[in-house]
Amino acid sequence: MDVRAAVAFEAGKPLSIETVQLEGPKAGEVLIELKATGVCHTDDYTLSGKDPEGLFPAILGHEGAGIVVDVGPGVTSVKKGDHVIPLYTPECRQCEYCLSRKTNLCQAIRSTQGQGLMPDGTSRFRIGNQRIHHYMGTSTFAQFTVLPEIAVAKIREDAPFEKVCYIGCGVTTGIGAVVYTAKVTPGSKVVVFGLGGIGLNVVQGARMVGADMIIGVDINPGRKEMAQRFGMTHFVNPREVGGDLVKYLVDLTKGGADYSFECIGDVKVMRQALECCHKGWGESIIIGVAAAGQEISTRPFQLVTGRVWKGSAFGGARGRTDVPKIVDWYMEGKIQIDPLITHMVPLEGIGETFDLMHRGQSIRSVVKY
Ligand code: NAD
Ligand code: DAO
Ligand code: ZN
Repeated sequence: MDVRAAVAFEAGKPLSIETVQLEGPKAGEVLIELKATGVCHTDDYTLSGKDPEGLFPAILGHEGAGIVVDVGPGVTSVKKGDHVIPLYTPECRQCEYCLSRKTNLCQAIRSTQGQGLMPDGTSRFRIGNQRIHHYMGTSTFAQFTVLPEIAVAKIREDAPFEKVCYIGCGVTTGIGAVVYTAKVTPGSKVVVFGLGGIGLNVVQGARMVGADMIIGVDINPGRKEMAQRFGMTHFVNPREVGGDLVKYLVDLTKGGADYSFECIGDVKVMRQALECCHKGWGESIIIGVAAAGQEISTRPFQLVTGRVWKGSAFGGARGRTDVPKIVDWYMEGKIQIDPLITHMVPLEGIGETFDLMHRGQSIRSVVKY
C-alpha cells in the first residue's frame, strides 16, 4: 500500500515527506494505522548522524499510538480495531531475558531490529526499488507501520492517541525508572538531574509513589514552573550554586539522596548524580544516553561505601504488561501528560518540531495524522 511518511534519507538532512510503499503483515505481525507520534531526542540524535548505529534511508519515530488494521497469520494477542502503542522494547514472554524476570530487555527480535529490519530479515518499506530501513522496530513517522505482535501493547479505547503516544517512550521511561527500576519508596528524598521530557516524568513518578523531597536540577530556569506543577519541591540551578554542587545537594538532603536520576546524557552530571547519593544506600539511576565514546568515572570508594549505580532503559517497563497500566494511570488522573505536549503539528510540520527541540522551546511535540 502507499503510505505518507517522513523519510530520513541522509544524516544531517531534514526529513522529507514522501509516499512510500509498505508491504502488509507477515506471520506474527500486525499492520497499524498510526494516529499520532511524539518526536523525541533520540530521533534527533539518529537524524543528526551522531548515532553510530543509525541507518539511512530510514523512517524514524518510536513514540506512536494507533489502531490495528490488519493482522498476519498466527496473531493471537491483538485483533483488527484494537488500539495499541508500538514498543521499541518488545516483550515476547518466552526468551531467556523475559523469563528471567530480571530485565525488560527482551532479546527475541534484537538483532534484526538493530539492523533496521523486520524479524524475517526484510524491510517492508520501499520507494520504488529503494529499500527504506525500519527504525527502533517502530517507524512511527509514517501513517501506517508494521510490527511483530510481541512489540505492541494493547490499550484502552477511550485513551486519546495524541496524548498517550508519549507513553510509547518519554512517560514510561521517566515514571518507569522510578517505579520499576529504582522502586522508590514513600518518604524518599529524590534528586532529578535534567527537567526535560524525561526528567519531568521522573518528577511526577516520584510524587506518585510518595517521595517527600523532590529536588530538580536544571541549568534552564524556565523548567522550574512546570517541574513544580509536576511535584518538584526544590529547584537547583547549578549555575547559581556558588561552590560544589554535590556538597550543596548532600547538605540540602541532610546526608544525601535516597535516589537520584540522571536525565541528560552528560557523563559529568552522572558522576554528580551518584556522588550526591546517601552513603550506605543511595541509588543513582542513569537514564540519559551519553554521546558515543563517552565514559563514566567515580572513585570506587563511592560504591564500596554503599552507593549503587544503575541504568534504566524504557523505565524498566515490560511493554505489553506495563504500558496499558500507565495508560490507565493517565486516564484515572494519577499522572499528567497534557501540559507536557507543548506543540501539535500535522506530518508536514514535523521539520519544525526538530527546530523547536534544538531551541529548547518544546517539551514534547506530537504529530497528529
Ligand atoms: P531534554 O533535552 O528535553 O531535557 C534535558 C534537560 O537537561 C534540559 O531541560 C536541559 O536544560 C537540562 N540540562 C542540560 N545540561 C544540564 C546540566 N549540565 N545540568 C543540569 N541540567 C542540564 O531531553 P529528554 O528528552 O528529557 O531526554 C533526556 C535524556 O534521556 C536524553 O539523553 C535521551 O536520549 C535519554 N533517553 C533515555 C531513554 C532510556 O530508555 N534510557 C529513553 C528516552 C530518552
Ligand atoms: O536489548 O540491547 C538491547 C537494546 C536496548 C535498547 C534500549 C534503548 C534505551 C535507550 C534508547 C533511547 C530510547 C528512546
Ligand atoms: Zn523476550
